[in-house]
Amino acid sequence: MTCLRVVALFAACVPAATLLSQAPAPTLLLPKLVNAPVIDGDLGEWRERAWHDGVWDVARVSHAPWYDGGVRNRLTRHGTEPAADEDLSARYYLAWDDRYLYLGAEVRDNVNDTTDPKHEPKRWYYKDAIAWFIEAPRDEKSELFAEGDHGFAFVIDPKKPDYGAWWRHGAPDRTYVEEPLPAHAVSYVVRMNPWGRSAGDFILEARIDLAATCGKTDRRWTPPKIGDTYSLCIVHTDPDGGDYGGHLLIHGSGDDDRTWTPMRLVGPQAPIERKPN
Ligand SMILES: [Ca+2]
Ligand SMILES: [Ca+2]
Ligand SMILES: [Ca+2]
Ligand SMILES: [Ca+2]
Repeated sequence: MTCLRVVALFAACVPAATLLSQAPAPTLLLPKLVNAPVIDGDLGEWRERAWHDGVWDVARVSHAPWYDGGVRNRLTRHGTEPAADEDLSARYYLAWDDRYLYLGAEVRDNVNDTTDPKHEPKRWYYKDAIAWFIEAPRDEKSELFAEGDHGFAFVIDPKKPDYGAWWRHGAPDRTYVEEPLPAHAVSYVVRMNPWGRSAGDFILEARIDLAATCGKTDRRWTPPKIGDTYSLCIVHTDPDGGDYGGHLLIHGSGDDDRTWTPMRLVGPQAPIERKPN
């Protein structure tokens, strides 16, 4: 059998989704900020200089290689839900400097829901929340919140309860350590209804001190520098009055860090130029 025929036979037997999921994910480029943002719930001073790849909603996620057919990566209906893009759509922003990782989100959500009948501090994923899963630095090993893996999760409650900024991480001898982000390691603001459109809309602006988090839990960690490779998965949870509820998984498919997308630290980025007429 010729090589060409073997390849054709193989392609015919393997579903397209499998081929897609095996394609290497393009590396995201994470820009460095020259001027440190003020953490005040307004992303204006850095949003055009951050990593940002447009609006995400369930329609866009359903075309991504990591989509699981709606098993966990999904939105949920509660009788009077609006169209899916009104249920949840968001832009996410990410950047770094010598000390901090900066995280931002601008979100359209129909209902703000931070109540959980079986509340435990670590159950951010039963509330409206955004978590950035980061491995820093990335390695080739498949790990589940082992040394070097971090989940920085923010419950969308402007009152900032003591579980509002959460840290799931690994350590040299443990996995899935669950604890609040130490107050000295995080600064964040949740601003509700920023556009006067829906009480569920919000802007989240946050910064994480890398030495106080990654530096305390990973023997391989070194201060961030241009050329380092991290990896990223964003988990946005949206129960809207339900129990486990909606989940958008973006740039990865869950806790296994091998599914997270590589992200290289690069120098400052100028805003996208808009041409004159
Ligand atoms: Ca700001
Ligand atoms: Ca929603
Ligand atoms: Ca790994
Ligand atoms: Ca919601």
